[in-house]
Amino acid sequence: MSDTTAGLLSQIAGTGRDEVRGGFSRPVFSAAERELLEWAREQCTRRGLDAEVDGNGVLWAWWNPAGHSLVDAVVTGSHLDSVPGGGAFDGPLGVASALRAVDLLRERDVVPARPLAVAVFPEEEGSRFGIACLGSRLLTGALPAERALALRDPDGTTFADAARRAGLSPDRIGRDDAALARIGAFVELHVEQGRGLIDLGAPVAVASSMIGHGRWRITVRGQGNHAGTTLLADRRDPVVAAAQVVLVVRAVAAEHPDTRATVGRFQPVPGGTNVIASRVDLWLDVRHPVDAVTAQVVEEIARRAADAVAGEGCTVELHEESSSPTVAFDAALRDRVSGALPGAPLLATGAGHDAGILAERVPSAMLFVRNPTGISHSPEEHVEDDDAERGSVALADVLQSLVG
Ligand code: HGY
Ligand code: MN
Ligand code: MN
Repeated sequence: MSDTTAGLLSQIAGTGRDEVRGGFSRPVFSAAERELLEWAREQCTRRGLDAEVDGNGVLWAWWNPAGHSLVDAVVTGSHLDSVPGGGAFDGPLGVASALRAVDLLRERDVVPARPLAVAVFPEEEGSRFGIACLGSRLLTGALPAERALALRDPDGTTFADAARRAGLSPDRIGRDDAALARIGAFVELHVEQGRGLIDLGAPVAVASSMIGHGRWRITVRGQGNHAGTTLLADRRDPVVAAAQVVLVVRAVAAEHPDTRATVGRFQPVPGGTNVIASRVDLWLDVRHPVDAVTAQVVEEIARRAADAVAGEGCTVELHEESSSPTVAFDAALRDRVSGALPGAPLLATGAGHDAGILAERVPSAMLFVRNPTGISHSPEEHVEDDDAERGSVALADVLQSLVG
């Protein structure tokens, strides 16, 4: 009898624990994330899947016992990287459930009538190089390779150098139409990152849509100086100005219903206790179901931020780092997935996922599994063992309906 979904997750429960932040920090190409990728590859190989990592660092593990040519495949999977101090389920639940679903199909003596693959996408969170779903954007061509290769992490390491150290060759990174041509349908299972399933009283939902989102880097510039010798009247303190920008973000978001705007990173430079900063870098995450509203909110933030910082004698610049439109998942595949899961509700997501990027190029669908805390991107994210198993059974039912 193979391990349960919770049993599979317990195998990686010690990898990448963050003693300072709590939870897990598994940035792409870090030792922790590489350990998880090796675990996933080994689990696939142990199941007789033909595992390989492609030029973009995506793990594909093929189950094709009938030897069909690799077209019109059904692919399922997710990611293993995390946000800083993230939970145990965001990403890994989708990978563990894909492995468990293969076990369940085997126990049901299913011989796939079309190729099936388990996939793991790198840098879904964009926590190290700043662009969410970096791996799936490279694969689809949504992000040009040369832009990705030049991205730098907070230590100044380029994606090219980090990828090279991880065994990838930069000249193999980029749009991969051959890989996309093999995919007939992509189905990603993911922990729900909100309260939808709690309120619906259901363990599993089928995704209807994924709201658009973007990320902007904001730089507030002032005058660096000495904390003890500079009188208030002589200051142009970018930290004071940037604090007002954060309040502008909240005020503008509150004026546009259903907007989610967040400043999660706020970095004074140089960052000394006795130093008035010369600049502050902060990052803005804005999301709304209507893309035009997202654009309007960001415009309004930029305008009001410029006024706010001027009062402190500072300046502000806004630079878009990434954006993704709102995605309505493929209706035919969604209905097929729902047909395999009678009673499972439809649910929209405010979170971004590789399935949303792939949806631009191949029919994609998602399943969500109940998170009783309704909290995510936090150590408090949770999935009960029974719900984790229900999720894998649901995924197996969906895969069986597609390949059986
Ligand atoms: O940011 C997101 O929504 C996703 O968790 N990457
Ligand atoms: Mn995720
Ligand atoms: Mn996430």
